[in-house]
Amino acid sequence: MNATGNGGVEREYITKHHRHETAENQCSSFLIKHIRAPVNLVWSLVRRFDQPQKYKPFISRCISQGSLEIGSLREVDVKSGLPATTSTERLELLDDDEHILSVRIVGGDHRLRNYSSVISVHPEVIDGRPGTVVIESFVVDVPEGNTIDETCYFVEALIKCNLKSLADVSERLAVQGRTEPIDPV
Ligand code: A8S
Repeated sequence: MNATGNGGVEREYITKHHRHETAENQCSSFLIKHIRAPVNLVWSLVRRFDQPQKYKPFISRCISQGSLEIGSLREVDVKSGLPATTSTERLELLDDDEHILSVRIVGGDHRLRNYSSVISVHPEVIDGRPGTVVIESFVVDVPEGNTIDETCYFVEALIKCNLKSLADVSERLAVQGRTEPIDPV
């Protein structure tokens, strides 16, 4: 199933944290990313609902109300070249024990209606060093004029970029941390 042969463990995480109720006009999927950095470092980036631009490559700016409480809203500006300019997003769940963040998109000038996502991060060992497996899942309405496959492909492509960037940022910090102290915030 993957390079580390941990398919069974991941299936358990997905069953436990990534169940989405999906209506007929919706699509849902998940992505998995292995990162060569400790779980606490990866989580310190993921948990910052108020600072998604720290790793998400398409976000140019984020303004948030409140801090990291459930129900907090953030307004993100998206870089040019995408079929959107802004998105309004609500914090649904932030679990620092289980390392789970859930966000729902509640507005904005884009085509993702009723988008809801869950991202969870879990420790694993990669080549004898502390590593992290990240799982991100979503559910969203299929826009009129699009197919389920097109919608899934579009969202998966964006999430793939986000997770690749999360890995790059985390791995850079992890390497620095081996010689100098890390400031995770
Ligand atoms: C996330 C996930 C997604 C963000 C999408 C899918 C988005 O920010 C971008 C383009 C769009 O068309 C929709 O976790 C929207 O950020 C990059 C503006 C919501």
